[in-house]
Amino acid sequence: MTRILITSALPYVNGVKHLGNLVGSLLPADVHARFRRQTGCDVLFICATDEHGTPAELGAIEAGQDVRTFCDAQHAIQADIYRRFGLSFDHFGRTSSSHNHALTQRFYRRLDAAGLIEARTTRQVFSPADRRFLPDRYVLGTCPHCGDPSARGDQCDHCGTLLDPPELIEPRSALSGDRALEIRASRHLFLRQSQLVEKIGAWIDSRSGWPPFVVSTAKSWLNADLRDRCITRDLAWGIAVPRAGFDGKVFYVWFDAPIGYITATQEWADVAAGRDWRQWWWQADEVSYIQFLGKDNIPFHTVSFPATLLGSGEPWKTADVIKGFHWLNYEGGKFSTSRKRGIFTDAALEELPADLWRWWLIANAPESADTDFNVTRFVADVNKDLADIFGNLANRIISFAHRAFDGRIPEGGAPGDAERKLALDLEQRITTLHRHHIALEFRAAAAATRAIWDVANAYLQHAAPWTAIKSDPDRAAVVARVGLNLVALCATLAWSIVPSLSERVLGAFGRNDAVPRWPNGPLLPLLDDGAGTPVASFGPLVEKISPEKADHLTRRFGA
Ligand code: B3M
Ligand code: ZN
Repeated sequence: MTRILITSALPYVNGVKHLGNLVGSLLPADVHARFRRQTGCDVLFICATDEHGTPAELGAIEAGQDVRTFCDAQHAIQADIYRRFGLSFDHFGRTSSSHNHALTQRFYRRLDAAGLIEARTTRQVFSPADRRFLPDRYVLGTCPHCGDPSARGDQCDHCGTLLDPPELIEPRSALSGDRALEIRASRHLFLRQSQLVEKIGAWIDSRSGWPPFVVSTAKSWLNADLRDRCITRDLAWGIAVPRAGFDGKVFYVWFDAPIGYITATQEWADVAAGRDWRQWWWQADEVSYIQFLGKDNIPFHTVSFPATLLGSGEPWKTADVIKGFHWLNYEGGKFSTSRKRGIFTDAALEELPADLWRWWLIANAPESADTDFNVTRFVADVNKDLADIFGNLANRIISFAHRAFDGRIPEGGAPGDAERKLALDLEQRITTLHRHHIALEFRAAAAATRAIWDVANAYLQHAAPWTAIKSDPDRAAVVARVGLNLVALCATLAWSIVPSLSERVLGAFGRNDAVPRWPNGPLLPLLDDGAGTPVASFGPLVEKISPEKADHLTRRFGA
């Protein structure tokens, strides 16, 4: 059995994520995990909250909680939202776990033993009033480039320039407002990535199937003189640095976060007997490992994390494919957590069922360029694809079966030319859909899924069992039988994208398998199957979004 390891970038613990975060890693990872399970692979789908670093510390300060309490609560909130979005993680862990502390320190020791760690004296901003060093993001001031008064020490959000805290004009502490900031010396550890350029370059070259922009981003980082990376911080919250003279310092969040992929797998293995995390991560050459992430995370996954893994000199599993995504923009501008601009995942679920969002986001995934979320388009697409095409298909034939055949898949008659043609056409289309899924082409997979729904609708429209029933009941029975099986097939093929809708359709046929199997082999027998099976009728599969609701969405989420 093919083993597929799938990870999604780990969402920062601080606060609920927006739809851009969802479509940039979590959702496509889920769709792929589901698809692979359908085709019989042994899948492990791992994610976690990323709980260290300034984002968590700042979030806790804002919430007036200690960091651990804050992380506990926020992890639970995010886990619940992802469950309601149908994200089928095998484990949703936490980078603050004891496993992650232990393994991060272990990696550090291995890298140190390999001569890849160097202590250096750096200059950091210190606040006497706060009695601590301030991380870059905790320093506020005026941007030297555009004059914006609320620039952060790492970056000016207004003009987008990356900054160093000493560049800010009139710097002050984000915590206390302290303006008497000093620059003080502080010892830090550097991972000597410069020693690993060749190794990482060869590793990237050994991989295939990455989107071209991921390869080019990786290479430009690698070739633009790969700088040694400071992997420690003057922070209290995080993983302690096990080295003399480094009391009170922790590892940089980007050093420990990707290690969280491994340690969340260790957490997964702790939950039940017979699970072995090593099968997935240690000398696991036969495992195929796919990472899903947004484009801002590419350097960390193509260069920094590989530096940790390869630098250890141990046989850790590294990514085979890195599937990066561009941004989903919101009505022409950026989604922004700090400015609360855009649609957040909790609000999205308050308004509409998860599958409507899932469908649109996958059908419009920002794979090769940024794409724009727009309420009007969203409503039109969802109404058409899910209500008019998929929903109507199911409702029409199932209600016909109730009118004409006692709510069962009818027997009688035999498939003819139209059915043979249909089966051949669908076999090819299913092969195409399969290929898109394997190639991680999400938009194309959604389009191919929809095209299959169209073919099913066209067949029924043309074969019109509701007319045939008057003159040729056997013919009507064949078409109804094929039509009903077709609906179940359409649901099966769409399950990875819209699992709840599919399960509702399949449930009507009494099929409640946790994972509906991908169709294999000749299709005609499958379409001619199941005579006598009762099919429950249900109301509209998808409620159309009304013009009033659309107005409400525009008002609530409008730009
Ligand atoms: N938490 C950044 C982000 O959500 C970061 C990803 C970590 S992946 C190891 O964009
Ligand atoms: Zn600026």
